[in-house]
Amino acid sequence: MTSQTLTAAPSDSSLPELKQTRHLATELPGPRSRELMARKTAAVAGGVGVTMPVFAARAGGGIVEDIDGNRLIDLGSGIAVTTVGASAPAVVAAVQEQAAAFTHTCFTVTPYEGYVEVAERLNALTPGGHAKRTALFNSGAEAVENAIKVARHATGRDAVIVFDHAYHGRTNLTMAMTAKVMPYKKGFGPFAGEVYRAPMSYPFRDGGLSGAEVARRAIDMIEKQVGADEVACLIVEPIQGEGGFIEPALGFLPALVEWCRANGVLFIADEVQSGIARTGSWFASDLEGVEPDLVVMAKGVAGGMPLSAITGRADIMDGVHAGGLGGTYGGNPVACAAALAALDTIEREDLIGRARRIETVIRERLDALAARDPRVGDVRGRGAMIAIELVKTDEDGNGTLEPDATLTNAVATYARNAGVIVLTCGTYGNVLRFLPPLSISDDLLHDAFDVLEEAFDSIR
Ligand code: PLZ
Repeated sequence: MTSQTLTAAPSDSSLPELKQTRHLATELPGPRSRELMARKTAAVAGGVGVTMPVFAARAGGGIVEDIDGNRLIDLGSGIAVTTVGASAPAVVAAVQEQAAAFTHTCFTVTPYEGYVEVAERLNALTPGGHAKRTALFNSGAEAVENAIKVARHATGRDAVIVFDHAYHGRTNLTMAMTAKVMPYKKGFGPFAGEVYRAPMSYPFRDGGLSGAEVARRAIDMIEKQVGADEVACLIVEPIQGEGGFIEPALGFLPALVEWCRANGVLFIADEVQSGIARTGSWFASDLEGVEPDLVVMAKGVAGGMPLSAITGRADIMDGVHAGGLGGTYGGNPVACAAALAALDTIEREDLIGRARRIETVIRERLDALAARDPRVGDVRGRGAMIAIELVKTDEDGNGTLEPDATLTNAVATYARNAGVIVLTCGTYGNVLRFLPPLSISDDLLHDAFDVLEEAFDSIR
């Protein structure tokens, strides 16, 4: 199936159809983008960087069209957000209708149905058949912070366990939880206390250790350096995002859950990047039947509108006093309407099936590339969350474990100049990640991976 006809066209019929082909009308960036980039530099804080100096005019299906008329293939989804597409008709219609009714009342002042319905939907979709409750917020980082608040409140304990390569956000608490210093933490301390980092499962770099063995390594560290009865919660991305699309070895997550249950520690899955159909199931936790005490969601949940959520066991969530959770904008009605439409779209168009099909297409291309190019050290990920880790070769031309960030940036730059939006990630800056919207066509995927192959062949 190609879903481009279903989700590509903006519902505003005054706009011509957004063609689902890559097209370069100018060099990149074009003249209008260059002009706007100069205004951006003069007006926007320098700390807010951009990956591509190309300004968007509209987007949908698998295409971002810029203000110079260039059409770029979208392998980034605005960092895993526009899972249903950037202008999915149902989302556009729901946003228009809700905005015309009311844009805001503040749910904690005069509530509205959309918030309740999103909570009901997430309670049903998240792993586990137990009674659940949901609270809504605006960003991933805000939801992570609230998950930690709830876990500390429920356990009466302080310590938070996070992992190597983790990314949880840019607020003060979540900076402490995020692993990488540059660019996320440098100069921004002091950081929140009672956050402890455990070793992650990283199959490509773990020298063949099993999931159970790497879980034991983490648990030993927690027990010896923190103490199990000090720990409120352990929070982990079931597939790590910014840290390099690291998929833990099978058995790692279930072993951590088991240890948490035995020690009164809450297990929190940060599914901000991996959740909501992205990996070919509703949540990445589903693969091994992991049932977190709390799930953190954002990004894909609302078709591009800012909305985040925590869904957790009813007893834990209801333990917090009224007024303990909130915020002016959390669960904004327009964002809730978008979320309901996005969730409907995922179900109606079987976008979970589409994510699996996208995995097959991308994997075939990347496995072939890895088979003939030893600089591709690892192909990993699931659904429409796939990455390659790039490494240096030895004098015999064989791949090593030494990260090659220079090559990674060169390939990304080549692809971007040719009109393919690709993102990098990884602690060592040597991972190319592919997270297209699920509304992309197979033809666009093949065109994008032709460009990537050319990039590898031309960069030696
Ligand atoms: N948890 C797992 O991936 C956001 C960050 C991009 P916010 N990842 C993209 C950047 O450079 O800031 C993320 C995530 C995981 C939490 C977050 C934080 O989500 O919505 O960006 O706050």
